[in-house]
Amino acid sequence: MYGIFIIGTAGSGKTLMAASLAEWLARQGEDAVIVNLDPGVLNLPYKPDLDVRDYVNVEELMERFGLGPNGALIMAADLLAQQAEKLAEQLEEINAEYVLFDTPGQMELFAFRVGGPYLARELPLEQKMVLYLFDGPFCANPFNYVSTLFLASAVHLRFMLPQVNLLTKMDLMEEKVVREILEWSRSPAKLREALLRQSGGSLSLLAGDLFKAVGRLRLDFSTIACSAKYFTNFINVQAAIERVLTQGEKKE
Ligand SMILES: Nc1nc2c(ncn2[C@@H]2O[C@H](COP(=O)(O)OP(=O)(O)O)[C@@H](O)[C@H]2O)c(=O)[nH]1
Ligand SMILES: [Mg+2]
Repeated sequence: MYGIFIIGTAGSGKTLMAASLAEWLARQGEDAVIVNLDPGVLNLPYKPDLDVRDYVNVEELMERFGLGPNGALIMAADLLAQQAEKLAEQLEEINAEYVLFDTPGQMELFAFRVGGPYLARELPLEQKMVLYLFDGPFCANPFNYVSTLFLASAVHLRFMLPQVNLLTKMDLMEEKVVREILEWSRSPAKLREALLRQSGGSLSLLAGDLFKAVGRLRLDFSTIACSAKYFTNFINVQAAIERVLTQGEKKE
C-alpha cells in the first residue's frame, strides 16, 4: 500500500484533489481508495472508503466538553492519534494499492499537532509521501507564494517524507501567471525580482533574510501546475507521484 497525504491550507483544494486523483487513478486501472481524515467536514464530493467521522464526532465533543468549534476540532485532531490502531486494521482489510488521505481543512490541525505525523508514521504503508497543494490564485502574489513555500517546507520538516508540490486551480489562472509562478519555483533570482517589483524596489531587511533562507531551504521538490476540476496535467502529477513512491527512501 502506498500512502499519499494531501496537505495544504484551507481551501487549497485537498478534498477535490483527493476525489479527482482517485477517479483518475481508477481510470488508469489502479486500485485507489480515499480516507477522510477531516472530522469537521460536512459534505464530501466523494464517498470515503474510511472516514474519521465514524470515530470522532465534533458536535458531540462541543456538547460534552463545552467547547467551541475550533476547540472541538483541535480535540478531534488530537484524538485521531488514538484511532491509529483501528485505522491500521481497517486499512489492512482494504489493502489497496494507493491510499489517498484527505486531511483536515485547517492544515495546522493535521500537520503541526502530534496526530498527523504520528498517523503517518504508524499506519501500515510501504511507502508514503506528501502531496502539498499551493493554492494557485493565492500564489499569484509573490509574497503569498513565499509564505506558502515556507509552509510547504515546515510540512516537510514535520513529516520528513518525499514531497511533490502542486500548484492547484490552474483553470482559474491566466497561463502567463502560471508560467511565472513555476519560474519562481525553479529560479530564486526570478522570485527575488518579482518580490522586488511587488514591494516597489526595495525588500525590507526581514524579507531579504527570509528570501535567503528560502534559497538555502531549496528543497528539491518539483512543482506541477494542475487543475483538479478538469484533470489538467494529471498525467504529470501521476508520473511525479510514481517516481517519488518508487524511489522511496532514497529521496531525502
Ligand atoms: N476551479 C477550480 N476549483 C477548485 C479546484 N480545486 C478545488 N477547487 C474548489 O475550491 C474550493 C475548495 O476546495 P476543497 O477541495 O474543499 O479545499 P480543501 O479545504 O483544501 O479541502 C471548492 O469550492 C473546490 O471546488 C480546481 O482545480 N479548479
Ligand atoms: Mg477539505
